[in-house]
Amino acid sequence: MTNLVVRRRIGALFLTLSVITVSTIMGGVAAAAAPVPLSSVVPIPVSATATSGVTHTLTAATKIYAQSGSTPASDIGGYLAAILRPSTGLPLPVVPAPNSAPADGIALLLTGAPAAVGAQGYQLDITAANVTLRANQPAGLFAGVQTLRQLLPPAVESTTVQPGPWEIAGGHIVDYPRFGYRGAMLDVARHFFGVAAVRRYIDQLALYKVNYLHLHLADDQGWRIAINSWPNLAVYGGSTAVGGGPGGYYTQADYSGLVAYAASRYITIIPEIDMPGHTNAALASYAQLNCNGVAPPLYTGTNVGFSSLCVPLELTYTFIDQVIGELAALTPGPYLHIGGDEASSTTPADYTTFINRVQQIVAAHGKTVLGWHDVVHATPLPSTVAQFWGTTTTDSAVAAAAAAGTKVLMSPANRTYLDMKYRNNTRLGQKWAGLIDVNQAYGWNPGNYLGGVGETSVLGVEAPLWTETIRTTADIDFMAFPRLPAIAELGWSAYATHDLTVFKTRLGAQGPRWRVMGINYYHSTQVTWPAGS
Ligand code: TNX
Repeated sequence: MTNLVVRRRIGALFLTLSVITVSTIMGGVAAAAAPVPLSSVVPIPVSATATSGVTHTLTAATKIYAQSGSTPASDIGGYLAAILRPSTGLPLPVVPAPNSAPADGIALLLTGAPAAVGAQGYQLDITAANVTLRANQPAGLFAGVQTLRQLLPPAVESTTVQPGPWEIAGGHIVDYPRFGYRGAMLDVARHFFGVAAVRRYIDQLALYKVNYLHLHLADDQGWRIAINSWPNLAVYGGSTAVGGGPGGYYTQADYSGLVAYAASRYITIIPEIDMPGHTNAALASYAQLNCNGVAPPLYTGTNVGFSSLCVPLELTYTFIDQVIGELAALTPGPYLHIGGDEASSTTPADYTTFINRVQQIVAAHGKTVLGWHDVVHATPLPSTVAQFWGTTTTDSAVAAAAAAGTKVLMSPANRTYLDMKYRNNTRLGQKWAGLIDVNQAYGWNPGNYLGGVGETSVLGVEAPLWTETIRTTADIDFMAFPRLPAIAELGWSAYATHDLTVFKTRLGAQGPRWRVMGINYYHSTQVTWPAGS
């Protein structure tokens, strides 16, 4: 019989509980499940070498040592402990690391990592005696913590005490990202998602080392962020949604809270105000923004391309300057997204005039422009990033921009759009860019996909989730899992590791973890799920 002694603090008392492992009860012989293999981490690390026969086991004595004097390191220690304590029932105190590497416990150190892992990578050593995570920057520690988390059994994600044992396979991992930008986009305009839903998504993104969350904050159907100088945008323009539901918006305090929450997960939020098209909610909120001075009604359908800000009107740029000014003040990150897609009610000449002027406004507020790739038809600033959302592998305008130095963020709609259906009969989603199951989401190379846009022109990869048909967190889960981790792996892992067959097994191994986390994932027939998941 295997007895695992778990010390739980209940009130002021420590109770000692004896927990008999499930495997003992069921098998009669103590045959605990083998630890999660190093090879099952998603995204797959640059290099992972198992030490056969060695495991590290968390116990009531395990401490989390955080780099002494580093608040970010101790915060990351606290984050790790907060994940591990509820399921393990272990105290896992977070304490400053001694000067020499600790001989026991889990150490989170900002010393001794190889230079090659850069600012976002890490080195992880797991021995019987201890676990040592080293990084050059806190972002690397945070990434390494996600790897460590995935190396613990799925039950570690539970919010209630589980039997354990809490074993981690021994080995050595050196890991760092292929691209500095690994993103997800959530459309909170077509349907509004409140702070709790966005936090939930942020936590899911963090597990797969996604480091940017692009929020599509305004579209024809809704304006979702309070702007103090134009209050009717949120109050009236945010009052409904696709299908005519109640809508909603973030106060600036809500939004700042999300920015801070994301930052605690090493995720940078990028706000998008889509313009000059996709602006009916703004035009409905302020009659004076319309060329004819008449406010259109609010819109709750799903057509695109019918609205445009009034390009010749000077007030348009006062409006944009004030909106961008308030957003820039709420945004510690470098990017502001100006949309620019599907402006089919704006003439090409007006489009160019408009985008060029808006780029100057963004720059004047100290931020870098991100725009849908349509912006290359204007005159991109050298720093402007074009987000490719096409469905083909050739786009001469994007290729020409890349040749002239424009960086491209890859979101090909037929690969990365999480709102596309998996199959014809998928209850949610759209089909205009095709059906996307795991083969399609994973089976491309972002650095060699779009003609004339080579690896050095690619800033990274982003998976957008448009929400015309998506209304609940369960819907978000269903469309994002398992495809989001596939896109995250394309952004993080070296292309030399790309292998669809092996990936389907690694991805499937995440299924039991998602089940424990309460993620409503799609049970794709293309994924090799473990028995019973
Ligand atoms: C196209 S992709 C759009 C969005 C829609 C989406 C639906 C892009 C830049 N614009 O307005 O929500 O398709 O899949």
